[in-house]
Amino acid sequence: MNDLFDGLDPPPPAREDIAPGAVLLRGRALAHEAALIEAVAAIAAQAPFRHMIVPAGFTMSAAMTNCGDAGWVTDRGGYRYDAIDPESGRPWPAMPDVFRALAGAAAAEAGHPGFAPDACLVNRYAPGARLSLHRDTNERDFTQPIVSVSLGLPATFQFGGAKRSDPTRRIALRHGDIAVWGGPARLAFHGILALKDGEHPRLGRMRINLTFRKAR
Ligand code: MD3
Ligand code: FE
Repeated sequence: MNDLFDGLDPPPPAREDIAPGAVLLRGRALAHEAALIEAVAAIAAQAPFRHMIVPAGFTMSAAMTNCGDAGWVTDRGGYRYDAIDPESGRPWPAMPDVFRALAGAAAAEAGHPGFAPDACLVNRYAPGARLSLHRDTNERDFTQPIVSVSLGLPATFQFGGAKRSDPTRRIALRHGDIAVWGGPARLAFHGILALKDGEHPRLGRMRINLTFRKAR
């Protein structure tokens, strides 16, 4: 039994179907962790993480930046995708090849061949930061999935239904996990509970989440 994989490729990462349209590829990003972390640092050097303000006037506890042809932004005026970083007046950093390739491969493995994201929202959580229950509705085509990559400290993800009042499940998202949200899961309510403190060997007291979108 120990020798089952001797001389062969390692087993594929575990696939969990967590709901119709929602596929969790545990550990799928682990082989790319160094390249992903370096790419996030390069993005943040050009477009620093910032705490955006939601239309109601509250400051988000997660810090955000973007890469790609479009970036998700919020301010007192509302939520939108914008080709320009409002903090710098310059375009968002280009999407790194490792991001596009990994998101496309994960989407294909989950049943969405040809996924070509034009936007990547990068969320950074410090201990205590959270993301309250919401839906992602600023994209043009809801037949396109969203692909998420979790790095650093683990988080408790809340996954609900089509209505805010629907019951939610709690799912642990850990370093290296990739999830693909398509079909009926695409418009489900979801959120992240307040991040528990801890120390991650690669990222310290931090969680980073990449969400790949086809915004336009
Ligand atoms: C289910 N991010 O950026 S990733 C977001 O961990 C966002 O930072 C969370 O929700 C994070 O909008 C959750 C998992 C995720 C992302 C997008 C989804 C789940 C989703 C879109 C539709 C349904
Ligand atoms: Fe979301």
